Amino acid sequence: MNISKSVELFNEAKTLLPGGVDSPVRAFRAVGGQPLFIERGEGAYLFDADGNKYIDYVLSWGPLILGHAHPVVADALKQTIDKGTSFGAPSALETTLAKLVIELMPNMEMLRFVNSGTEATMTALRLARAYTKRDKIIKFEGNYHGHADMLLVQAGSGVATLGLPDSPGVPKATVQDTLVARYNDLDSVEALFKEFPGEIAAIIIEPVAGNMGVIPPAEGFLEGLRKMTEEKGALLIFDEVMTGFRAHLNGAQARYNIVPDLTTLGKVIGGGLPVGAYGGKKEIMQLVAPVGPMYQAGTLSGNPLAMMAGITTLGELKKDGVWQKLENAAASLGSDVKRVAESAGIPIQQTKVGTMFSNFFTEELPHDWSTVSKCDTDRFGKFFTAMLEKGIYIAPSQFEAGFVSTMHTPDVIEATVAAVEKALKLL
Ligand code: HOZ
Repeated sequence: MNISKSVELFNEAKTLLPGGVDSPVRAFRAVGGQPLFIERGEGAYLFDADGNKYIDYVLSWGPLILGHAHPVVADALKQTIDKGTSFGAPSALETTLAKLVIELMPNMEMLRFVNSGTEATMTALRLARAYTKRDKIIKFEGNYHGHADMLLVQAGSGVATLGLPDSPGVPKATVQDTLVARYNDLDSVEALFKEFPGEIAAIIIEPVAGNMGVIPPAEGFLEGLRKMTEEKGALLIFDEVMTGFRAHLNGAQARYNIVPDLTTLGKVIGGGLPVGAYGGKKEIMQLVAPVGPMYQAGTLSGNPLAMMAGITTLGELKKDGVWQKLENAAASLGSDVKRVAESAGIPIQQTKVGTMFSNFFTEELPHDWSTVSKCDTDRFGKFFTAMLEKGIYIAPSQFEAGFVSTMHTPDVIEATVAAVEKALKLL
């Protein structure tokens, strides 16, 4: 495979951007080799600068649930752009998208749009602290909620991929109120509530962890958190930046039937443009300025292009049969990969919730960070390289999720499974 243009572009980028990238995992450091520079995407496919074509299971790390350059989204964006790209003033598009989001996730009685998942989670925590008048928060090992200082503690995603337990530059004072519990372990949460009675403002959780690979919640875990937070007067925040419209059409909160106090969203609601949102119970959201005193603002918040991409994406997604098609694609990929892995004698542990999935190279089904971290990352790296050479683009880290889109039709899945079969034979 010729990737000489990508090599050239990467060398130049490295002189101008740290590591040649704008987000660390993209540099392929965990899997070795050279990142591909992407020129365009179409449906289930990516095309690199050298003209190579790949079936894409990263999908911009989740947002592109309709695939690349979906014609309905692209046409709506073309029309919107002619009317101006940003107003810094309200537009009806914000209300339209808010209505759509609330229709799909009715636990969000009110919401505010921001520009990224990081912004959404850091503001939801500010809001929880303002509402409860408490400072401490609980997060889980291996969960990732963006890169706000207070959340860069035992985080998943790129931090886990690069093996960084925390980050220099985060002041001790900023994280002194961040408590860390073990995912899927209610006792570890209870112990923190016992140690800090009346001090914990909120628990923030990925209801299906996606940033240490996909780890579903154990039975009763989310229910236990809901009960404990209610008893202790703390808020429960579901970070659905990744799971929103991916774990279920109505979010992980519908799949597991839990009503969180606050929800954060990103990725799919922006249809591939930069968007985030936080929202929840009206009583809590009324604290947000200008109605209440909790301040948060943003020049590009509610950006018309981002709103339109979200409106068209959610509009397509909720059409009859679309969600089912997505779930079927993820299910058939999962069972076919299982079959070829078994016949190759390679131990792979699979997890899947809705349209997001992981294949872990390990003997034991992982259920938290300590079991995920036992994965054979060298073997994953070899698998990744073999897949890329066969034209399949998966996330360049064992600790990230895989995604399907509506464009991952049965023939695309079949071609993928054939590549997996060949790749596993090379391990
Ligand atoms: N850590 C991000 C996904 N969980 C990766 C973002 C990116 O590199 O685009």
